[in-house]
Amino acid sequence: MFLKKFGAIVIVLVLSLLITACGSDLVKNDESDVEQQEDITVQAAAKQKAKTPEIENIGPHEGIDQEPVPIKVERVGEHEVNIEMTSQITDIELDKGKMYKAWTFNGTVPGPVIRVQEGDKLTFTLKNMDPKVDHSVDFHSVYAAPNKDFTDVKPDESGTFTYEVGSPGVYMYHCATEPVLQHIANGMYGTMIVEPKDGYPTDNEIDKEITVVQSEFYKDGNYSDMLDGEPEYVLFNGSTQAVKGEMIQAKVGDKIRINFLDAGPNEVSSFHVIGSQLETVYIDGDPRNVLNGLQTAMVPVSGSMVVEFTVKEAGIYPFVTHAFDHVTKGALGQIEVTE
Ligand SMILES: [Cu+2]
Repeated sequence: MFLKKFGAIVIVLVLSLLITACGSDLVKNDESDVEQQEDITVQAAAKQKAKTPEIENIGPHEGIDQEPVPIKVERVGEHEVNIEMTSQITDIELDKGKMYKAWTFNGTVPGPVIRVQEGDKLTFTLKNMDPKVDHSVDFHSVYAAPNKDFTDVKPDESGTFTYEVGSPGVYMYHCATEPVLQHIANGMYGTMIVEPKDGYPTDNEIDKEITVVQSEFYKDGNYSDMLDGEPEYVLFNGSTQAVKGEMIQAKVGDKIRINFLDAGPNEVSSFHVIGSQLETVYIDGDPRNVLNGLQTAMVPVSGSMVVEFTVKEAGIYPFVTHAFDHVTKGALGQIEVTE
């Protein structure tokens, strides 16, 4: 009975569409023709559905997908840097065919890597392109009064703030608008590297340097899941290896430096390279905080490590957080080492 009724509704809908598109003479079609057309329409709709990726976390942002905007970083004096960033809503691909309406800085997750130098003074502007929600930035790399310098910027407005950077290192920045948990879990974080004035003692041994951010995504941006700490994905640089495709390339004997940040918002990281050892580790990227010969580096949420390791044989070297439930949820990178 229900199916019959449902079928009739579909037929009426299809017919009205056809009338609009092609004129009224199609009304004269006999019933078998109409059924035939219904089949074709249903098949086409099913095909279309299979092609359309599933988008999670639409919330108040239905129909909004803003193109990434390049960050502006300009050195305007010996120790003065101007930075301009956007907060915006952009669809990102977490896994093959799995899209997420992310809350982002500049349209990427993680946000852009910013490089400044020890002793710099920053003039920072946030342009909030999100038409619905306030956003802000908290830089872990600076000294600031949070209630004045990390304040919310309203939709379609800009805010400008000045700061002095502190110790050298690899720092998290993130949106600090309430609820902070939701803003971070939806994608609002990135890395600022404050380069040490005198560099790292190991600088001239390094052949390759990359920055990796671990973070979690929660099914459909569900706030209860965020509160309960049940991520659907734990990812390196915002997507699974299936989306990234290419592996990081290196040569036999290369010493690789990874600036590794854990953006959370909830899960700590147990960073480990399979098939190598972490010869040198700088906690939070400060050259004064040096450790030698670690198998695994424990990185707290919002903390970082600069890890350095050598790849001695040709092959494929995965790097993971050694909490393997999180590897299964996507936290995996791969380095391909060739002769
Ligand atoms: Cu935000």
